[in-house]
Amino acid sequence: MFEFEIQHRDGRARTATFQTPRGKVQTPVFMPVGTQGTVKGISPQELLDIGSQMVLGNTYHLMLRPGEKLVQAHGGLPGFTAYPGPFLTDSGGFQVMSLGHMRKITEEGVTFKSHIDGSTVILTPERSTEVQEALGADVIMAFDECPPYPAEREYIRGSLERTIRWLERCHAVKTREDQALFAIVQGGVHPDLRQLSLDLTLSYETPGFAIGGLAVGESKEEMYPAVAFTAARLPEGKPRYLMGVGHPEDLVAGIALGVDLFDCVYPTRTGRFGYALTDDGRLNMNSSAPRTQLQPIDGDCDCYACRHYTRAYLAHLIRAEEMLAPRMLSLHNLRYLHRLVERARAAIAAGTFQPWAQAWAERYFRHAV
Ligand code: PRF
Ligand code: ZN
Repeated sequence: MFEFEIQHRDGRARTATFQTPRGKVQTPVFMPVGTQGTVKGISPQELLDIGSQMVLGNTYHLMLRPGEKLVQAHGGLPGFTAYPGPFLTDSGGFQVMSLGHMRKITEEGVTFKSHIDGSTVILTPERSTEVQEALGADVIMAFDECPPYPAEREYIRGSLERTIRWLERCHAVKTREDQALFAIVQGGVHPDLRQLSLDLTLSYETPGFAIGGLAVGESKEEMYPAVAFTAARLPEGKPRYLMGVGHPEDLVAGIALGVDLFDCVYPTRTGRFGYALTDDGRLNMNSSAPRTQLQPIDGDCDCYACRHYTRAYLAHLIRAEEMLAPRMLSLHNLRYLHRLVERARAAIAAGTFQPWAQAWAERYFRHAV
């Protein structure tokens, strides 16, 4: 279980098969986010049809509502959601800090007020692991702290050291052999702090490692070197997961740097706002041009929306505030990212990743808004 078998290498990029209890995942992979136990607006069958391989769930949201016991009573997330494939759950710390109210971090964990009913809740490494065992994902994440950006160096250091003690506590209480616990490397954009986090984290020999603490407001000029530094120092033979990253250009850049797994709400969120991802950049379907265009969003895309609908029809649905519009744009955007990683995998296998990535970026940024 959790075998990670590399098939092709091209520079630092690689393709691999990641074996999980609920099936094989071909990497590099983009994982749609199903925060509330649903990828917003998209059915499990649609996810399978567009080539989703692994779906993300959130400890924070599901423990507060409906409670992990109810999910467990359905046999975990696959039974609850009817998505039959592999799942990954995030540990909750990141979501508490971005969504919770009146939160307080101590050595014990994070105390916060629930956004559902205002009650005081404490999330600890032990509680996060217990909830993630009940949710039953194939991959569970260590309980960590992702400091805000910007943060003081000394704060980041103290925080990453505490994150290691929290990793130890997750490790100690974990009971299920059929779940892989991934550790998360922190350290902000500072190479020496990333190195310290790596030194402390790598001794745990978890089945995979995440690169956390990035894409939190820093520039790409700061983010990419931090990804490069961390990815290059993670074990070659285990999956590397760049958390919360999912803009098309960041997937291409991350793959070039040796990242295998990505997740982000971007494709579904930007779709709900009326934006469609294409090789020619992000198309604003709220603008006037698409209203009379009789071509699909993307002539190269094989998603349901692109096979059946014109831009003009979808722009009409948006203006009429019909719920098919956000559904179809989310579906298309997810398919776009799945096709993007499929094309990256093919280029890596062919040994043409670098020229492919450069040609993709030139076209994408020639038009992007
Ligand atoms: N930690 C966890 N989840 C995350 C992050 C992190 O640092 C990020 C950072 N972009 C997104 N999601 N546990
Ligand atoms: Zn499409």
